[in-house]
Amino acid sequence: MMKNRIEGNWAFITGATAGIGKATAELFAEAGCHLILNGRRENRLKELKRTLEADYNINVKLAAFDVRDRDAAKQFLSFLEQPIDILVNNAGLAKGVDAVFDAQYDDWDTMVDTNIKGVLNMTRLISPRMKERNVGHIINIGSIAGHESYPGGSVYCATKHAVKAFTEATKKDLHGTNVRVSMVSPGLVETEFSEVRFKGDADRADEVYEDMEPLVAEDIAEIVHFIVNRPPHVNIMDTIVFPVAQSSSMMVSRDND
Ligand code: NDP
Ligand code: 8X3
Repeated sequence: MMKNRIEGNWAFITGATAGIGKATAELFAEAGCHLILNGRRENRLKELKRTLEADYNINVKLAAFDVRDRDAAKQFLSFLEQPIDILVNNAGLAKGVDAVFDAQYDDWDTMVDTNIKGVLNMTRLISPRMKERNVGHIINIGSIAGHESYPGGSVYCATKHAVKAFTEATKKDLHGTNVRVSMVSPGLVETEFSEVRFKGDADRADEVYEDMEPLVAEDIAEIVHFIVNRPPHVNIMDTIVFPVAQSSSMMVSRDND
């Protein structure tokens, strides 16, 4: 029976309005962990707070801001009094599958600013508090795209390679403290990710998961929960997680193959 080590902790989860972030919030709530939930869609955050506080004996605070907006993040944290035990840097997205020679500049800016600078902003603002208390855990959601690169994924892959480098360097900067730093690197997870990547084209998004069984958000949430729930001396650095039907970014076995 796994010991519950996060009951009564406070976790800050970015991108909690959907997918992996939302599933992680639900699992943490079930474990009795208080939550600070971030995302831009405030109505979804309010609804999540309502259901989680009704279902579990926890407190939920809302942090409805864009992780790209450093001033908004700074302002929110300046008013936040309770310590943060766990930071899950999950907010992120892909935009488009265009080759480098005809990709949209706006798509690149959105990915770089969210996937890299969002993680930088939140880590820069929250890690000093963890270092000062000499306790805490930062978990970054990377991707298989941070370990390999595929055509049409140039900038998305570059941002996730950056998350990998940043995670490793953050661990080294915090060397000698009890603050833990980890990363989870999933392959195909069926969330709103592909709908966002294909800018609302649901048919193209569905094709990504057609005739194969992808991971679901709960699969990744369980891994995040496992990582944070290790004894305090255990620091898992990274976990690469594929659905069984996937063996690399480009190798996906379909039922009709
Ligand atoms: P979803 O699209 O389902 O969820 C993304 C979340 O990020 C939403 O809650 C969204 O909230 C939030 N978000 C996006 N931009 C911002 C922003 N600027 N500020 C604050 N929140 C933001 O996708 P996933 O759950 O799949 O993605 C979560 C993470 O997992 C991402 O980092 C992604 O790169 C990574 N990942 C996903 C994989 C997949 O196959 N699905 C595989 C590997 C990694 P809102 O729009 O309300 O702001
Ligand atoms: C999302 C998974 O394969 O589209 O990070 O890069 S993939």
